[in-house]
Amino acid sequence: MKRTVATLALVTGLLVGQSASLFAEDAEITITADKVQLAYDTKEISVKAGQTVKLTLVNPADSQNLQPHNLILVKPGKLGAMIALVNDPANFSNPAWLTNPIPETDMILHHTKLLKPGESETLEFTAPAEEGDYPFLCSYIGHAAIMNGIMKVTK
Ligand SMILES: [Cu+2]
Repeated sequence: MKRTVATLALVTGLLVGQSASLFAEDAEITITADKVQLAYDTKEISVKAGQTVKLTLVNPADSQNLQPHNLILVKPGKLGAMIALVNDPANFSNPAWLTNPIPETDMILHHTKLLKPGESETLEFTAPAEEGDYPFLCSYIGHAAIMNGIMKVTK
C-alpha cells in the first residue's frame, strides 16, 4: 500500500510538471561571454518553475581575450562550494581538466561543454519546480569566482 501511494505521488508530480510546461511559453535566453572581461553579459536571468528553457551560451567569434568558457547551472546555495571545487589546485595538473573542466558532483543540474571563441551551445531543460536562485558559473581555470550569475526561478 505504501508503495502504491508513493507511485501515485510520483505520477501526479510528473503530470503536474508536464502540464505546467504545456501552458507556459518556452523561455529562450542567450548569454554571451564578454569579449574582454571574464564575465557573462548578464548576471541574472529569470524563468518560471516548470517552464521549458532553451539557454544558449555564446562565446563570441571576435573575443579579444580568446578564453574558452562554459556554463554550469547548479543547485541553490552552491556557488561558493562549486567555486572551491573547480579551483582545487589538483585540477590544474590534470590534462583532461583543460578541455573538460566539469567536476563529478551532484551540485550540477546542467552544463555546456567548454566552448572556444566562435562556438555556442544551447541547453534545453525543464526549469526546476522549486523557486529559488540557481547560480551558474564558468569553470575554466580562474574564471569561476568572477564569471558567474543567477537564474531566478519564480512561480
Ligand atoms: Cu569563462
